[in-house]
Amino acid sequence: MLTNNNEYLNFVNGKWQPSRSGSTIEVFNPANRDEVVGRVQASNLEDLEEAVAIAKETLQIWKNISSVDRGNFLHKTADILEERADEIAEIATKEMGKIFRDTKGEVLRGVAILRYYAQEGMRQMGEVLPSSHKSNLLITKRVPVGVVGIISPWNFPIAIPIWKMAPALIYGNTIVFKPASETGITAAKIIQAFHDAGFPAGVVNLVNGRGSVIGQGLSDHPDVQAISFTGSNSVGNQVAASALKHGAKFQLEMGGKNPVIIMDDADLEHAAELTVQGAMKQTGQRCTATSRAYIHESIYDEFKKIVLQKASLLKVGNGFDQNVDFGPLASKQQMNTVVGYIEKGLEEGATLLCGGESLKGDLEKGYFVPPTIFENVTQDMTIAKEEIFGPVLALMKINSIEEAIEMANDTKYGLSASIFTNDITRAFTFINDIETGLVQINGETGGAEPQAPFGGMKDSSSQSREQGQAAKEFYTTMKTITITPVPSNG
Ligand code: UN1
Repeated sequence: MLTNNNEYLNFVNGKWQPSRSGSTIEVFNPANRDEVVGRVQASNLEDLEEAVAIAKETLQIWKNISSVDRGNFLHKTADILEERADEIAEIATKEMGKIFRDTKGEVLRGVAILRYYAQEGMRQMGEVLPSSHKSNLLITKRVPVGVVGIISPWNFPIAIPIWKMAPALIYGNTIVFKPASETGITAAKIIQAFHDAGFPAGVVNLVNGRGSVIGQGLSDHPDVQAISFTGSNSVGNQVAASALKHGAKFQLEMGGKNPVIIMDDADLEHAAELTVQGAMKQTGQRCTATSRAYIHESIYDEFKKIVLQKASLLKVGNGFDQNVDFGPLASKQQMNTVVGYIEKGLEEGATLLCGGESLKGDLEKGYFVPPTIFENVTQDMTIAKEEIFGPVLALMKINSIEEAIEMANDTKYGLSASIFTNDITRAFTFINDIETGLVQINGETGGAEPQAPFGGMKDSSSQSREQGQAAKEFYTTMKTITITPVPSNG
């Protein structure tokens, strides 16, 4: 996996190997820009070609192993990942800055996902339908789609690849995986766990490289039958356009601009805690992060006071420090984008209540931005419209649930939304009228469970869902089989 030069290799056909390009991409620690964590391959299209060819060849072997046995490979991978949770979490924290407690939680989430899909190998893969010909047996059988391309982001470097790989594998597909290069080392550690679990060579392949080369090449490749992508809307649209050209299935999970509504009957302590956590946890680098709070005007001042007090208690710092609540932004580019949005907020007339500038002093070497909260924000301001992907929250006033829902829906995104209320009628109105794939009543906008479908409406996704039984739709295709008994002559 690793050479002397702290260089992590690609994994193709069961072997670790360098790219033919001879060049690598440096991975930096965002908590300390002087620290190079390691290097990953800057692969070229020949590397990709080899990986896709071997995944295609191995499909015949993998799909002919029973799904129960495929499940056993996933069980083994789960056990290995669990044993290595600390080691993998440590590298993920170094690569993208998320605090160690959260990266460790992410490895354990990966373990739970693997165990869920391992069991899937023993569940139903088709159904029996009534036939209009009474002696016939009419059945459906789910079969693998083929070679699956996986393009995953840096913000959940463990859970997202696993929630794509586990269902792809249990249903009999082979994989070419291209992780975000910022977290290419964590990806190598995950792949090592799959390898050590004994997967046949060629089933799982890892090709590190730039999105513009390997991500694009994977989306364009005629032998890739399905492509699962999580990341930005602009890249997602390119992936979809490329997949469409050669008739591949595609699944996109993209941005969010997730609102919370705080009604006058809400438990304000609870609502403020989950609003702050939702906005600031993981430095706001979650597509499910809370970014707009619509607050009933009668409790606005009180709620604002509690939110500001809670935000002031959050400690920002190196993810390995015990009492830190959140770490740096994942890269310089990410910090510049977030600071740019904060400046835009000020320019457009919003009032800054706390935060707002990258941190100086001891933390100057990293990409640290403190909890940042604005008020006097209007719907047409950039910070109310665009996904920021940083620890930034906008507070806005509403005076009815109808107004709140209308404002919450006034966005191109539709991933997650929450309402804080103790009134069941208001909760039902929200469930019915909010235009998001994930709906929370008195809960945080973020979070996902392996057994439940995850995904958004509107521009947040390609309308497909990941995880749970929803993954079966994407990672399988179907045969409708009619068995006609031949009439006996006697
Ligand atoms: C979560 O909120 O725990 O990239 C999951 C993201 C989402 C996953 C969020 N696809 O942030």
